Amino acid sequence: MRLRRSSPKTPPTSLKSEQLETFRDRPEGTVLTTDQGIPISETDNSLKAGVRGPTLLEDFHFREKMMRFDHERIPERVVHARGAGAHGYFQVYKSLEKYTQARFLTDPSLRTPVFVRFSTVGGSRGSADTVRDVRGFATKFYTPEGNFDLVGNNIPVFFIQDGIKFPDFVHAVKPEPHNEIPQASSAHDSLWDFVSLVPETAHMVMWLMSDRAIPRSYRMMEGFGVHTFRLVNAEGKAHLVKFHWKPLLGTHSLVWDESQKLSGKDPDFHRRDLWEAIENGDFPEYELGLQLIPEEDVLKYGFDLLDATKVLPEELVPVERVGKLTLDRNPDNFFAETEQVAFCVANVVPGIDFTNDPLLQARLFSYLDTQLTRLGGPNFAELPINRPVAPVHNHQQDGFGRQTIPTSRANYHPNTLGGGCPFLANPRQAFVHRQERVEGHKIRQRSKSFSDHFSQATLFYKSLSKPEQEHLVNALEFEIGKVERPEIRERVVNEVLVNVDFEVATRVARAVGVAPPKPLKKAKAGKPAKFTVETSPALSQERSPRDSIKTRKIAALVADGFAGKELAHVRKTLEAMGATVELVGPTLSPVTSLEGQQEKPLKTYVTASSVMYDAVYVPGGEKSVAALRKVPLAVDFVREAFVHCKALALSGEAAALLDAAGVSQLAPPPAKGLDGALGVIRSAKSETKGFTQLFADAIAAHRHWAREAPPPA
Ligand code: HDE
Repeated sequence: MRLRRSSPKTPPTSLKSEQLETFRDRPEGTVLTTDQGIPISETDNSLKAGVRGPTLLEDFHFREKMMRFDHERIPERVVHARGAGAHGYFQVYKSLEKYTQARFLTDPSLRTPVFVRFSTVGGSRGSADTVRDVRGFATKFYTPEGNFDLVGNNIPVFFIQDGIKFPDFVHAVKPEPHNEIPQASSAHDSLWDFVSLVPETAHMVMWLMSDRAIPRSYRMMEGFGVHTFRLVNAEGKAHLVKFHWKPLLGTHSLVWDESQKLSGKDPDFHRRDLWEAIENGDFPEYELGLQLIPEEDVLKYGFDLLDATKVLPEELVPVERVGKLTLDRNPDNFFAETEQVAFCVANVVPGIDFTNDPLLQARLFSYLDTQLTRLGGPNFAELPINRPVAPVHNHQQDGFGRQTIPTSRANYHPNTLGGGCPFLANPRQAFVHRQERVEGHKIRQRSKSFSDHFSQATLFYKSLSKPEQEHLVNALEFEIGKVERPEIRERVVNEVLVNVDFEVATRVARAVGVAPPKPLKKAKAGKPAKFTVETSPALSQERSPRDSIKTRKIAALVADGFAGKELAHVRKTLEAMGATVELVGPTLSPVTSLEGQQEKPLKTYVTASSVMYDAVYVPGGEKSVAALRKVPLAVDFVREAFVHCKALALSGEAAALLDAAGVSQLAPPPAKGLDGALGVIRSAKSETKGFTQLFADAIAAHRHWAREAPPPA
């Protein structure tokens, strides 16, 4: 495997911001000291009164070491506790000055350093990566005008419309309070109870049940700002905007059975995938996309753009790709960077502003507030990972954990003692809240423009491909099937699903043992809006680019006697296309090829499993294949790759493994010498020309869902 610290040819371009540099410690060759800098020569024995006597209180080194250890943990994030981060940079393609004055969006020569943290939402810090959940996609841009945080998710809508319901929703989805079960799963009574009583959750629940909630990789998922924001140009002219991240590797998912197995076999699957890609120099890239909407069009599309449970279909307002984010450096220290980073939706720079979306408004408070407990006081912005690269001058004072040392006597404004410093900025360069006329009664009420909860849930379902729809229904059957109380299962079917799609509701009702729903007399949705779409193909992942095998991981299964020349050719060809081929053998000791060459496997059938790879290849070789047939774990490799619809290449004798795996009846023998039907590539003999290209095409296709269809009678 090509493991190296970020490629020496391409030095990381994310600025190691200077403030991080000054806080870095432990250069090579230094001696162990206490926190006070006192040198220590022994740290394996505490100071005792006699070699078999009690430990002495005087041992300040022991006491300090233990005190620091006892207090290592800080509270985990109340949501999004489990995450992985990376440094990188953002660069805009061309100036967007027509829309915004934000420097990082108007100066194409500027490389803005960023820190990104990906996360799951419901699980604890130690939970598995591949659970069914929303993924966080939070980006801190260290711009010359201060930090801008785009704190988004991989799903473009949210469960609720008003932030006051967030504590209720999070309580319902997290483990239940009496026994703290289940961990990192929405398949339990309290979540579905909430869903059945709060119809505004319907649209997001459909996304959560879709393949989007089990991404293949953080590198292969989209990101969304979710809310409608505003961009404001130097003349004060504003546009509404929806932010998107589009991964250059396309948007791809796992399958549910695979996700569950990975949760046990490699709970760090996504974290490891991100880490290794960056170490290998395969830097993840995402384009920033904008949907720009004139302010007066806020209600034009048949729903309210201030309602975070709605998407603005790309077919109505296309996504303009305006710049690129590249992640090119792993953090040096997980805690100091990934754990201590504090994102805040209220961190905006001149040229970007909020809207009155009631979910967004609540977030403006929550992110600042939550850090007080999590990071132990109000000085978290001074932690290295949170410090802006823009200079900071103000009169904030004291508090737990103050890092900087203000030197001025003047800690108030206005002042003469400090020469009037800091001066107020020129409003043209400062952040000035956009003036907006607001008038109304104080009122606790939802706007009527937020009242349609089902049309877009239906739109989402109808826009998916058949296999994606099937996966979604299976997910509903799994999740609601886990709900213990029948009345909740029934309410989900009759109050939610039936309003989304009658056939889905009927199928789920049968699967979860409740009475079939009655057809709705009249569709609940009111008059169809003028500017709307019947389906939105952009919502399906099937449209995502499928033309590259870059960064894909392929397992090559071998035992003594494998066709070595063939393996070398296939490996070289696939690696030239950007994939990685890992040899998996019976042990880590060398295996000998047909031609007498020795190769050392990187993994074994015990340490690796099919679910950790994108594709599986078995080279020919009678002896090798005969040996593999006798190893149940090796046969499982082939069976699982088949069942999970992955590209499978079986050369010469290796085709017999389909029999051993019990799936040959699902993939009838090829009619010709070389065949790639259903993404299973078989060749009558080793080294057939075109074999590797067919395999590469099948890997690029990601998955071969036709295998999920029932076999021909
Ligand atoms: Fe968050 N959210 N959220 N959220 N959220 C937090 O902030 C909150 C929402 C999102 O990697 C918390 O620092 C409220 C939408 C991400 O550090 C907390 C509401 C979206 C992250 C919080 C929402 C998000 C958080 C927990 C409804 C997508 C992880 C720790 C009004 C646009 C950031 C923290 C990271 C984290 C509150 C809804 C995304 C408690 C009150 C919608 C990616 O402040």
